[in-house]
Amino acid sequence: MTQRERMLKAIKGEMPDRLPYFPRLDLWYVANALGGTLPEKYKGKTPDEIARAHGWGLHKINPQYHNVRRTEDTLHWGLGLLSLKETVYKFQFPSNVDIQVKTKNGRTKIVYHTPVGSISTTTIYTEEMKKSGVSAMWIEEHAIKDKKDYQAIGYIFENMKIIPCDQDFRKWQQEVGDGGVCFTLGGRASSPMHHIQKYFINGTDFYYHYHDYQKEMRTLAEKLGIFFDQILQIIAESPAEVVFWGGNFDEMITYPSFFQKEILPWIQKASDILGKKGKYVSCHCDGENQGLLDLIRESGMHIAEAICPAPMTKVPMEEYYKRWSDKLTIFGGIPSIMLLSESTTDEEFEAYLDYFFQAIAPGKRMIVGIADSVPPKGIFERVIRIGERIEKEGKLPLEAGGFRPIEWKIIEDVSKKVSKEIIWDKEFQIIQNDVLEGNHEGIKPHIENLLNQGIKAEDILKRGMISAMEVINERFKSGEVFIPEVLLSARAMNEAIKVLEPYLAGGKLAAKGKVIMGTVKGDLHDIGKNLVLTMLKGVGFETIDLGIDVPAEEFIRKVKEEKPEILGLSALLTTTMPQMKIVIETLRKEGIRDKVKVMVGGAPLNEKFARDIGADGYAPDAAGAVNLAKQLVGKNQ
Ligand code: B12
Repeated sequence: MTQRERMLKAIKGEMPDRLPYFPRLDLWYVANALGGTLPEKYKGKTPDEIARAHGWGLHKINPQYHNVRRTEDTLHWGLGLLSLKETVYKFQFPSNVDIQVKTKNGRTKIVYHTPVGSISTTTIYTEEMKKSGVSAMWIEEHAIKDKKDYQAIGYIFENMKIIPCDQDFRKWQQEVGDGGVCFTLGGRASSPMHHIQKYFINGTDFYYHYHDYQKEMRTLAEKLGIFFDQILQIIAESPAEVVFWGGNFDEMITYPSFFQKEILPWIQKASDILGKKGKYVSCHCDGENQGLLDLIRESGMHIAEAICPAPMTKVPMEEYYKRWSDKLTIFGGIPSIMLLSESTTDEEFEAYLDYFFQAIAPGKRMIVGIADSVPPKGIFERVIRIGERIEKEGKLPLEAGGFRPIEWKIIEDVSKKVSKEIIWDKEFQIIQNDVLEGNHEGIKPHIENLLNQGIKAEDILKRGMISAMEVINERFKSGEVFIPEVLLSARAMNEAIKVLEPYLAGGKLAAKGKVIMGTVKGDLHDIGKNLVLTMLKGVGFETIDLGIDVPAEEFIRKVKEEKPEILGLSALLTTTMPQMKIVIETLRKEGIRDKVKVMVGGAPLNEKFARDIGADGYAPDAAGAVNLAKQLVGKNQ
């Protein structure tokens, strides 16, 4: 059976002869080829040649953004517009939109002048990013910065022409042949609202806009819907068998109610329309899926790709297989940290594979892959070893044998957890409610009212505001509320503090302590860090945000300048975690290690790592970060 036949059988829910194995090699390959660290035997070979030589399927799922036909293919990334060999369409801007492009050192600024206003975007994609295994561009400046930008961007999408164009896609299919299945790219977002979230607005501001500018957003989503509909029609008539229909879901970012309302209906629509044409819909599900398990199952998608199970996320592989495999095909299953010597020993790696073969028995609807990809420093012998074991033990149907789950943090039932209720304080109930509801406008006159009645500012702050923020903190921890509620409550807090501050003793908020925080060098993830900062600010810390991609020297400079009680470091990539150690060592070398407490966080970290690098504390989430920060400054109130 060819690799292609194996994959198609798994997608259709039939039994191939053995487990299909399609490891994603591109990030590993590009990073090592550019860094001159490609193993000798692979030098001069392409990733496809390497995969074919080992008898693996060719991973033709994610577009090769680092290797496009021409610059224009990804030029309009800031608007989420891509025209690649992997897409079966191209687009044409309305003729009355004037576009000005400036590019310098991997940074591209584009201004779009439309008859109803101008918008601009800046994207970055440097050689350094490629070397560190980044395959996609980073949006530094988002198109929508405030309410007035909605109209211009809406105008572009409403008047955009989408034209079928599949010559290059057909050529690519021929080149890949029996080696695999070429996924066409629908878009990197799964619905119009998801597109707005991923491309148009900064990750954190999105939630404020979603709350404040509902009408504008809804209108824009409708205009984008026209664009999405056209793409669906073109794909339906194209030679593609499978479509990459967006993804990067995460139970925090695309929290369950948002996913259900804004994303799921479009996955259903795509699956219906394309399903009728005998095509399949695949979504990139590489994030934390615990709270989304049932919704993804019900979404109608045919393939959940880049599934990254425990221990890298909360959901164990057997849970995925049990919950989904009667309905959709799971692609992935080997979390990338299994390939890294820092996180996984050879013995642990083999034990994971023993477990894995049993967790996915009998192996139907399963395509094995590294999720989301082989990391730049991944041990390549392990990629080979997985292939060897599949060849030996992956004949289908697999036998479950004496299955014993590995002791991961077992999946928790979010719905059953209830955190502490608010204790209403009669005098301050209205303020408590404003904070809980995120009423950032209404809270100001309410505070003025209380001040006019002669109530002490310190009491309003402590009994009214902070007591409510602590409840939000707890509810976030227990999964009762999600990012938007936290951000909106924190915003109400901050607005209220502005009114309160002149009345506080000394005319200034007596901060719990000063915290400086940033995402370490090489790492561009900032949603979690922003949330931690917002929450800290909300409970009374003074916060300074150093942003993303912050080198050790910058952290040190700022610590010397600002003399904070706490330095917070965030990292989401296994490749950037070592940066944290460098920062701590530099603090030591500069003789200021004992002047500041260092707390670290980010999805791939744990308590042990924090101890090993000499940090003062680690917290798994924003609520934990607040408690940790209080402990570190010795103020538990
Ligand atoms: C959204 C996302 C992106 C977005 C980031 C948008 C943004 N503005 O941040 C985009 C699409 C740009 C992106 C890019 C990439 N990503 Co990414 N991404 C994710 C995803 C799906 C969610 C991350 C997130 O924001 N979660 C929600 C927030 C709220 O949670 P959080 O960040 O964990 O933060 C919480 C805690 O960790 C903690 N915390 C965080 N910081 C701190 C700091 C302190 C001091 C404390 C105490 C606590 C704390 O509190 C937070 C709030 O509760 C994860 C999947 C995952 N499981 O994490 C992958 C993931 C992190 N990405 C990954 C990869 C591989 C990449 C890319 C290399 C992909 C590529 N092909 O180019 C690039 C790298 C770019 C770069 N150089 O950084 C991998 C990393 C693998 C690894 N372990 O190394 C992951 C795990 C996906 C996967 N399954 O493989 N990504």
